[in-house]
Amino acid sequence: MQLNSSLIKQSDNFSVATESNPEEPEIDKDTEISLIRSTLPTANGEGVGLYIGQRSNSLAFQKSEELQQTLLSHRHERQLIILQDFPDPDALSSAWTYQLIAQQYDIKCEIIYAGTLSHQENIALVKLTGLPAQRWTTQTLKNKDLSSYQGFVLIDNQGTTSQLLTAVQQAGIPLVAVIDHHSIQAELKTEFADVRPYVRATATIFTQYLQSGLLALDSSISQHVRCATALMHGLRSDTNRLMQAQEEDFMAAAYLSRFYDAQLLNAILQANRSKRVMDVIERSLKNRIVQNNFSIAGVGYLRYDDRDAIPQAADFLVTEENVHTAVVYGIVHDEDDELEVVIGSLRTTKLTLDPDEFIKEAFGQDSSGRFFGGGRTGAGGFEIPMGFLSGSNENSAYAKMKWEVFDAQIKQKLFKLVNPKDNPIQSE
Ligand SMILES: [Mn+2]
Repeated sequence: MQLNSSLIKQSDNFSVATESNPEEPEIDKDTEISLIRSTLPTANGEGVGLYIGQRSNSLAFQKSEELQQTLLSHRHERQLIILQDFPDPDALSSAWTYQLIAQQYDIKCEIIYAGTLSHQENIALVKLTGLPAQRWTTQTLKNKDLSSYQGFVLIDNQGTTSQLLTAVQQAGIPLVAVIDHHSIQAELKTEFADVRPYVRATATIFTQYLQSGLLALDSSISQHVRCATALMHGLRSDTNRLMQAQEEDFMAAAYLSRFYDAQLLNAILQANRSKRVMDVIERSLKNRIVQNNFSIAGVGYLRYDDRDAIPQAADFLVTEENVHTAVVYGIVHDEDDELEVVIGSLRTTKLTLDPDEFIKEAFGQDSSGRFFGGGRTGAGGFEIPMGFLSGSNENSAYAKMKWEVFDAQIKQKLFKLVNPKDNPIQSE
C-alpha cells in the first residue's frame, strides 16, 4: 500500500457500502436495556408488541402520545407526505406506516417525491407491496390544487433533499410533523417533531409507534403484512442488513418479524437488474484495471435512470480476490436537458481507508470551493459536472473522444493516489 498517509484513518468506525446513508451517529451504549410494559392501549389486547428497550421506551411512548394528540387535532384533513427526491426503502416504508396510522383519524395522506426510484429494489418494493407512493414533478405541482391540503409531513428527511418543499410552503400549507433520524438540518416550524439522530432507521421509530399502539398490526390483514415487510426492508437497508443495527433496531426487527412476509421480502431483495444495469456491470468487469488492490473501471455513457448501476458495479468489483477498493464511474446523461455529469462510486472493505478523504484528495474542489466528492451522493461517491462539454453525442466520434479524455483524466487522478510512483496510464 502506498496510499498518501493523510488518507489513512486510525479509527475503525468507518463502514462500507453506506453511500446512501453517510452519517452514522454514535450512540450512547452505556444505557442498560430492560423490558418495560407499555402504558398505551393496544387494540388487539393480546399483549403482543408491548416491549421495547428502556432507553427508547419513555421517549418513544411520549412521542407516540404526542403524535396521537396531533393526529386527533387534524381529523378529517388531507395531508401530503413529502419524501426526499430519491426515496429509499426506509423513507417509503415509514411514510406508508404514517399513512395507515393517520387513516384511523380519517386523515387522507398522499406520499409524494420529485425524483425517481432508481434502484431496482426500490421499484420492486413499491410494485410488490403495492406501496402507494406517487412521483410529483415540479410540473405536477403546478397542476394541483394545493389548497385542498391542510398540512404536510416530512418523513426520513427535513426538507433539504426535496424539490417540492418550496412550492408546498409557498402555497401556505403548514408543516404538521417531522419524523426523521438525520441530525437536525434546518430550523423548521412544526407542530410535531420526532428527530432522533442516534436511531439507525426511521423505520425503527415507526415500528416503535406501532408497538406503542398507534396502530395494531393484524397478520390477517394483507396490507398490514405488506407494510410490515416494507418496514423490515427499510430497517435492514438503512442498517446495512442489520450489521450496523443497534439494540433498538433489533428490537424493532424482532417485533416486525411477527408480521412480515419473509417470502415477499425475499422477492424484493431478489429484484432482477435490468439488462442495461447488467450491461454496465459487464463493462465495469471488462474495463477494470487492478493495481495495488484497487480495482478501477470506467463504464462510458449511461442514462439517468440507470445511474444506480454505478454503485452496484462497484459493489460487485470489490468482491474480487485481492481487491479491497473499487471505483466505478461513467458519464450519466439526462436526455431532456442534455445535461451530463461524471458520476462515480467508491466501495472499500479496507477499514483504514476513508472514502470521503480519498475522493477529496483525488479530485479536489471546483472553482467555488465545493468538493466533487461527498455531498449529495455521500461518502463513497463523486459528481463532476461536464458543463460546456455536455451534449452533442449524436456525433459518435466526438462522444468517444470526450469519454476518452474524461476517462484518462479520472484514471490519472486516481492512480496518483493508488500508486504515486508509477506512470498511471495504462493502454487497454
Ligand atoms: Mn433513513
